[in-house]
Amino acid sequence: MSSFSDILHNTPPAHIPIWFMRQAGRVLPSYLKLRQQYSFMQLMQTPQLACDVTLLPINELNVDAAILFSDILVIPQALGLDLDFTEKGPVFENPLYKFDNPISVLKPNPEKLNFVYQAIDLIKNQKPNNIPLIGFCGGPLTVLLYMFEGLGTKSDFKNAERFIINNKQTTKQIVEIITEITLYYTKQQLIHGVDCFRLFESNCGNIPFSLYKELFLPSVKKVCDLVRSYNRKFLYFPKSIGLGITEITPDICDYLSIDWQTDIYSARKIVDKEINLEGNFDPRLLFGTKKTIQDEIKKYKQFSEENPLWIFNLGHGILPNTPFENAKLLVEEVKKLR
Ligand code: 1CP
Repeated sequence: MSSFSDILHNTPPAHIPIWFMRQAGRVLPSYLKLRQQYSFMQLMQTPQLACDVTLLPINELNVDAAILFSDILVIPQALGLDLDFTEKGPVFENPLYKFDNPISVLKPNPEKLNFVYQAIDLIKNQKPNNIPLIGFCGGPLTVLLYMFEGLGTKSDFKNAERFIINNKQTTKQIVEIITEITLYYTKQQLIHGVDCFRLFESNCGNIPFSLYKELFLPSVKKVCDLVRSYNRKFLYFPKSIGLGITEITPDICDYLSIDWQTDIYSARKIVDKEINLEGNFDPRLLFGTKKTIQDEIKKYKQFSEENPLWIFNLGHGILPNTPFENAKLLVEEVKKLR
């Protein structure tokens, strides 16, 4: 068993389990080389290529888990939106804000997601036994924001935010449609054997938490219930949720991922004790010197002793252009911590 498998069975591991959000697709020299030959869409939608990329970080970074190489935006694609990944990030040809009746644009076709399950089958066959595979989807709010705004990385999602605030009823209906296909997608990933499941609500902070709680959190709970019904752990990353973490109850998730804005010791004091934590090294620190990184890691020593089931991760995705050597150093240092 690896440290990450131990965690999934509630056993305190010998070493702190570590993996990174976006561990495959941002810093690995081998990935960047593949990208000269293939587009991101080709890599993601060709099952053998997606499988190869998923497995790259295990050897090259020595992380303890693999995360499926896909994207949260495959759901909007399966709802009929035309998606392209450009230099500037993801772009939708017909973002929902352009339509008077956005619901009429949505044409769910779950078959469009089949390539993902084919990739999972290959990964399950080809990965080392002791390395768990993390399945994932986007959170309902994050997926809706991208569908609405249709913009790339620098988007501030203003149209979408204002729509949600002013059209609660239609928002609820769109969330229902997103949730239905997300549940189907999650279930297929579970059936095909992902070892745990993570929901990326990367834009949780874009609307007031009270509104998030009312319109979106029930959908997260449904995904959690489904994952638990397959006896797998559910990890939840509500980025920029702020003090909303105090309102996350054990019926929402098994693991709460803490972002880099939140001090992890403070988070531990206020998050329900039944929920384990994941996180939260600031990805920007990976641009620091070796000594900076080593000093920052030491700050987690006491935390690791007090929280034997903690999973080490960054507080958001590894940043583009992060020095690869520093990412490797971080893994080595975390493994020495206990
Ligand atoms: O290691 C991995 O790369 C794992 C696979 C993975 C995951 C978990 C990808 C591949 N995307 C994601 C999740 C994802 N996608 C999130 C949630 C996590 C987060 O907040 O970082 C979000 C918001 C997206 C949307 C997305 N996809 C963006 C915009 C946000 C951003 O990161 O700037 C972009 C640029 C993408 C494209 C994308 N997805 C994944 C990769 C490797 C890429 C880049 C494609 C390339 O190689 O050019």
